[in-house]
Amino acid sequence: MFQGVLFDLDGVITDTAEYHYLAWKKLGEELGISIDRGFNEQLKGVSREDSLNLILAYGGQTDVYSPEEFAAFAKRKNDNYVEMIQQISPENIYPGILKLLQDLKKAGVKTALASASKNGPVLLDKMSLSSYFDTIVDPGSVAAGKPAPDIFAAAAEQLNVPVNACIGIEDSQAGITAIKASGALPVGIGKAEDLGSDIPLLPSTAELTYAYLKNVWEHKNENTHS
Ligand code: B16
Ligand code: MG
Repeated sequence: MFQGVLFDLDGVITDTAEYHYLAWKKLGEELGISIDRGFNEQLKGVSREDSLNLILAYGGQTDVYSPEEFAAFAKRKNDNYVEMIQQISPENIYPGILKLLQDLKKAGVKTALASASKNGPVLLDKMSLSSYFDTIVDPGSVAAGKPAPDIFAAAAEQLNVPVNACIGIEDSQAGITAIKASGALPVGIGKAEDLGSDIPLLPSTAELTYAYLKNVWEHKNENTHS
């Protein structure tokens, strides 16, 4: 049976993926780059700096700005995002997540936060979820961000369990790629058109139960299903 669950945050534990999107969209408007939901799928799970590089490339503005201007844009996006998340409370936890965390704790399965977000610890505090996590990976401590496997490998290491005895839960393309590369078993929250049809997928966290994870683990060597 699996020994650890490695959680993404934005878009898995709560709806902050939407706020990241709105904050990037606003910055994009200021730069004359229009960001739609389709393009935003490429930004999910990707670090602040890497996201800004992708946006500038998308708008044909690579190498247009100085490092100072780049840093100012990233700060402006984050300031706007931080303003949006001030009101987050336990009421904003996605359906099923609290029960899952409680059930994992009861069962002795270890839990890690493997979020690319530097705002992760603050968000867990706001939702009163910090005590449910055995460890939180500092995204600044890993060499490469998602889609590289580093953050999921570090999460398992910090839990002191083999990464191939872990399940990783993600809502992003970059995150699913990272989980696969780490050797953990991926579970996606979202649509097959965004995340692929070769992994276990749920449309929302409402169905994400301990029983579901056990079932996925037991059948991990069979063909996956959606
Ligand atoms: P920050 P996750 C990721 O969090 C978000 O999906 C992504 O949109 C964001 O750019 C990244 O965190 C960095 O966040 O700017 O707050 O440090 O999905 O890995 O939990
Ligand atoms: Mg996410």
